[in-house]
Amino acid sequence: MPSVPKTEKIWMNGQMVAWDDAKVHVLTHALHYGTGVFEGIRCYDTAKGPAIFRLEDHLKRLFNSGRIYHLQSPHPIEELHKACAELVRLNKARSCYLRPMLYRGFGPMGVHASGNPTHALVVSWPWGAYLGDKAIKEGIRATISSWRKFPNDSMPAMAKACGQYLNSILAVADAQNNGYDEAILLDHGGNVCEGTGENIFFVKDGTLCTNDASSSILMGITRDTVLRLAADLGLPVTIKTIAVGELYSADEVFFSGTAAEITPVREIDRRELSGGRPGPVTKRIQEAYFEAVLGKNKKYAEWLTVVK
Ligand code: PPE
Repeated sequence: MPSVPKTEKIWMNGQMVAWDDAKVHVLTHALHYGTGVFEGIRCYDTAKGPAIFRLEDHLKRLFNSGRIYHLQSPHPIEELHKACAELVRLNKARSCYLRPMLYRGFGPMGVHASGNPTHALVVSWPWGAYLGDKAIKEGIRATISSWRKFPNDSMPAMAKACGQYLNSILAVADAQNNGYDEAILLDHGGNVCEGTGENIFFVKDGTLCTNDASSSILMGITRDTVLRLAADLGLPVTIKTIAVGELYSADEVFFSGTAAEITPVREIDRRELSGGRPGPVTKRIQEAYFEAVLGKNKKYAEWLTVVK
C-alpha cells in the first residue's frame, strides 16, 4: 500500500501546523506505551460539498474512550468538531479520512502515566477503499485467527485505544502472510468478536445477525448505521453471540467499518460464501450505505456535516 500523501495542514493542540512541522518527541509517552485514543471518520464528496459522516458520534466516542483511559482532552469537543471541518477546508479535500487523537505526550517516563500531558491532534488524508476497490465490489477472503481478542476484563474493547491495536496487528499480519485478506478474532470461549478493524455481520435465511458489547467488540458507528438501514429496509435483525459454525454456514457475511465501509466476505477458511461473491442482502446494505454517506438519501441528512 502507498504511504499517506502529504496534505497542507495538521491540527495540533489548537493550532493548524504545516505537515512537515507536525512532529512529536521520541519520549512521547504514547509511542512507548500506546497511551492514546483515536477515531477514524470519513468525509465524502456529496452534491452539497464535502460532508463528514457522523462526526458528532465519532467525537463522542473519542471522548468516551478518553474517559476510560484518563485522557482528558485539553480542548472541548466543539473545538475538535471545528478542527475537523477546518482541515477538510484547508486541505481542499472533496473526500478524505479524518484521524482525531488524544494521547499522552512527553513528561515523566514509566507506566504511571498521569504526569504526562494529554495532547490532541487531528490529521486528514485521502484514503480509498480500505481493503482495495476489488474488495468492496467482489468481497474478500478471511480466516479465523489463532490470536484471541482480549476480553473486556483485560482491556475495554469498546474503547478505541492505540495500544489495543497490537492485537489486531498480530492477527492481520498472520492472516495476510497466510494468503488471506483479513482476520476474524474469537474470544476465549471460541465465539466470534470482530475483524481487526471492522465489525462483522452474517445473513441466514433472510435475517441479519451481529453481536454486541458483551462480545468484546468496538461498538462500531458503521455497525449502528447498518442496523438503522436494515430496520428502514424492513430486514429482520438478531443481536446475539455468534459461533464460528454460524459464519462458516452463513448465506452471506460482511464487515462494517468507517475505513472498510461495507466489505463483503466471499470466503472464510476455504469455505465459500454466497457462491464466492457478494450476496443480495450485503449488496442492498452496501447500496443503502453509500446512498447515506454520499447524501443521496434525505432520510439520513442529519448524519452529514457539510463543509462549506
Ligand atoms: N472494530 C474495530 C476493531 C475497529 O478498529 C473498527 C474501526 C470497527 C470495529 C468499526 O468501527 P466504526 O468505524 O465505528 O464503524 N476501525 C477504524 C480504524 C482502521 C485502521 O486500520 O486504522 C476505522 O475503520 O476507521
